[in-house]
Amino acid sequence: MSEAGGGRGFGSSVPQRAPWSLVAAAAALCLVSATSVWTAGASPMSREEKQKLGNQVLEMFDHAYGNYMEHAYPADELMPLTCRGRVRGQEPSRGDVDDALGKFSLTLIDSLDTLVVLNKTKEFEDAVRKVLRDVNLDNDVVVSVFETNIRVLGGLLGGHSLAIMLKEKGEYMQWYNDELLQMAKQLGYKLLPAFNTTSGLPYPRINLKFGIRKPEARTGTETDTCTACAGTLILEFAALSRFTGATIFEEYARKALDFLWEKRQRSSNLVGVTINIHTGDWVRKDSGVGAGIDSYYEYLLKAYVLLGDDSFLERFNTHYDAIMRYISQPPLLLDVHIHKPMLNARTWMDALLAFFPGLQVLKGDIRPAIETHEMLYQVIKKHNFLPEAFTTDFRVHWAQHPLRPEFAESTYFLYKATGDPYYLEVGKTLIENLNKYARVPCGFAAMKDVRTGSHEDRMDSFFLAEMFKYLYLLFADKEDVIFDIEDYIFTTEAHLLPLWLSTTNQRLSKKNTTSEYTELDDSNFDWTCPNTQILFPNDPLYAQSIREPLKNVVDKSCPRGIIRVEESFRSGAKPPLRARDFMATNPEHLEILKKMGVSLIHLKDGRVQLVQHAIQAASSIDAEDGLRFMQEMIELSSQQQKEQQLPPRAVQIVSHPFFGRVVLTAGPAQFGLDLSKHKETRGFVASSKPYNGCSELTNPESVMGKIALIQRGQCMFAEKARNIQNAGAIGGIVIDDNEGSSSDTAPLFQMAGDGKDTDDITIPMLFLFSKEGSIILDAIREYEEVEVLLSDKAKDRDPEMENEEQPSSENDSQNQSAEQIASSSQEVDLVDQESPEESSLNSHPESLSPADTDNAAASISPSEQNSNPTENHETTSLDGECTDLDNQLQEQSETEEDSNPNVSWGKKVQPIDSILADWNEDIEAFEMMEKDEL
Ligand code: DMJ
Repeated sequence: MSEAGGGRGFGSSVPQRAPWSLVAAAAALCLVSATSVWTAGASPMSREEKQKLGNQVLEMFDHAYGNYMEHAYPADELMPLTCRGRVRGQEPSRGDVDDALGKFSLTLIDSLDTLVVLNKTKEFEDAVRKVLRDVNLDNDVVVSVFETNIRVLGGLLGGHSLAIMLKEKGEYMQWYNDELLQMAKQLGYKLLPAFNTTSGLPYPRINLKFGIRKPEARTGTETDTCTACAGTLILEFAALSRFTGATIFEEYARKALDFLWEKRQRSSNLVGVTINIHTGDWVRKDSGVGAGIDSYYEYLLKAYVLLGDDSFLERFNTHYDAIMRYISQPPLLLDVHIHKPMLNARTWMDALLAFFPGLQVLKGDIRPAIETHEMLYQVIKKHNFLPEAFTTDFRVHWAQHPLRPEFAESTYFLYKATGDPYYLEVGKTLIENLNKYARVPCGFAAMKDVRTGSHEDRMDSFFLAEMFKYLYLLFADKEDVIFDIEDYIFTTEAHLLPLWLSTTNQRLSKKNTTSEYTELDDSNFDWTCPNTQILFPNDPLYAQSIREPLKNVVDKSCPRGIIRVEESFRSGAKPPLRARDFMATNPEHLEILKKMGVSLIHLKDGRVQLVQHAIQAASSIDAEDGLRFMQEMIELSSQQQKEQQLPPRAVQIVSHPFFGRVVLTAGPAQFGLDLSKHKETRGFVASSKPYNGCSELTNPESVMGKIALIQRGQCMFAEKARNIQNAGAIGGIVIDDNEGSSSDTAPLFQMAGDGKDTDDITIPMLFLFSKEGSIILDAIREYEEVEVLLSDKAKDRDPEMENEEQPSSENDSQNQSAEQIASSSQEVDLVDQESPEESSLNSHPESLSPADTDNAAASISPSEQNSNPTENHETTSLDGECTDLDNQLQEQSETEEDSNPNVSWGKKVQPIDSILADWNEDIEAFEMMEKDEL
């Protein structure tokens, strides 16, 4: 492969190879770098600058890995805000996302081959010794089969692949005797009982010690799994079989893939998101290239590359053709229904699909890869990171970002394919953003909300397994890596498997099995990759010319509806009733509802509720239409809820010892100064008297020119605002009077006006839940003078401010500890309002919960049911500018009244002693860390 990678160009043959590996080599050729032929476009980046960026990646990796090893190991993951290990069972459960944690030092195993790629051979040798010495794979823990396969089995195999490579080179790992492979085999056998189903699709979870379906196993009752969960095994399992000669692993993974292929929707050639592992019925019939399906497609193409088995390429090409026909709406990739692929299943995209341009490069389809990548980059430029989900008009749909690597992965592959230095600049931006917004003293913290810059106390292992590899390789020249990367294929977790496995222990391979699939149109199958000459026909500006029209796709985008569906019905067929067109007063619509088995219930409060009983539908087609209608309605209603909401705001503590590191996510007000349109407000805080702010303040001298703190309750928010404004306050923070309330558990809260004209209120007002409010109140007790910044988004830390005051080292340590405590308490969970389907995206594919197919229900408010919600989306003013939705939204308000007048302030404060005790516990650790950093 290295010769092929050396510049033969796409589609050229590699005659030195045995015929079997030719197949793998041919597909892998799509990765060949075009760097050497690239001469124009974005300004080239100098070798020095590339080296500088490469070194920066190394330093960042050291910061992440070093802190994990020092403060978390042997735990599975580092909690970078509280600077300790995440041990399952010892932390509050996060649901499915915790199923990746098996008490097997996950981050260490996931980092093994990254160490070698980053030229840290000595550290790799140490890490392997630690894995062999410390890691136990026999814990009584229920883990995800998918995650354990891609991260742990893949990590061990990647480690083994590079260990034997190093051993052969003769300097490092001379003592190594396949120990990692033995562990991988042990783990492989532990996963096998999961495949004990008639379909051959694996159960989603397994107990590492007790397997499945025994009482002590506590798992094995699940009926569904996600397509990616069942279809992302073949690379690791086949590698395990071929390395060890034990064919059973490859056999099982192939069987699962065969079953999925059999179950594809035959007319659209698409697969759904979740499938019943016993019956093979599709549980969720929506289909995209992101969460729940992503790596199934990836593994079909890569299985062909690694194993040289034509059938995998046939399948991939068949699916790819369907994806490009139905899902791809360049530059967007939008989920559709497998049975009605012209119907979009949702109006938003998830961050996981950012891997797809990389896969398209591997396939050799560069144009759509460039387009989608460019669109994603513009979303990133807007929010610094890719939010977990964003709408077709590029608004944040789901604001978290757990430091996912998919976009970096695609950037790397696009650079390899085009050699366009533009992609190096993209990588540079990724590095800058990570350092600026995600870096914390003890590692890198996931973003809780990309809009406010708040953090979450998590650093997932894939950040080390993937992000650093792709970023480092992006800037590395061939000689910067101690082996030839093109001799390997990347698994979905970026673990490296050698391509020579294609010729080893190949008993199970079904080469040239096209006869099995004769019903397929063979003309769809590309058997070779496109040639660079065709890809970039004498035009060095090729990639740039594709990006150019998309330059402003995000900024200039006006909210849009989905147009394609309407187009599809111009053919004459009667369109099914769309949720957005539904009017509860239209008798024809009610008739259609009835046919679809949907009944309409008028609730006492004026809302109407829709409930579907599939068996009451007139036919199975009507039942399916009804289900789609309900899904649309649920999504529409959750989207409307979101649109009625103003985005969250940020309260950032900027005075010593916080210096902007503490960012609290705050609820906005529907009155007063709009922080998104004006400059932020900065000032010292002062408590108002009376604390509820419900009458003229008795301490105007303390509040004058400051940001007043007021307790929620006993009068309207607007009244409080007027009272503090009259006393001369420049802003106000209302702190929730419900003890223990927290943005961790409550949906974003916004303060409504009092139903009257609130134009007289000109100061900004923000709302903090009690847990976040306590952080400010405790800071006042501790430091007296506390200055905050009220804004729509946290601002960069102000270095000048840090210099203004030189804290003593003791204070400094306390400061960092305070940040840990504060940061870990300020998490916002905006997704409380979201459907379970949406909220599960964060974790991993298998956690996408199925919609209740038999009995779905959605509620809409009277104001919603008669309006056409899409009007808002599609409104474009005559001059082509987008209309100001904010103004429209502000008109929709609810009033806030006295909630809990009897709770006294004193009872609500978390004792400062206990906070300080917590802080002090961390001081020592942070002093150590500071030293290290210096
Ligand atoms: C990784 O664990 C793998 O890439 C997986 O296939 C899906 N994405 C996560 C990281 O986002």
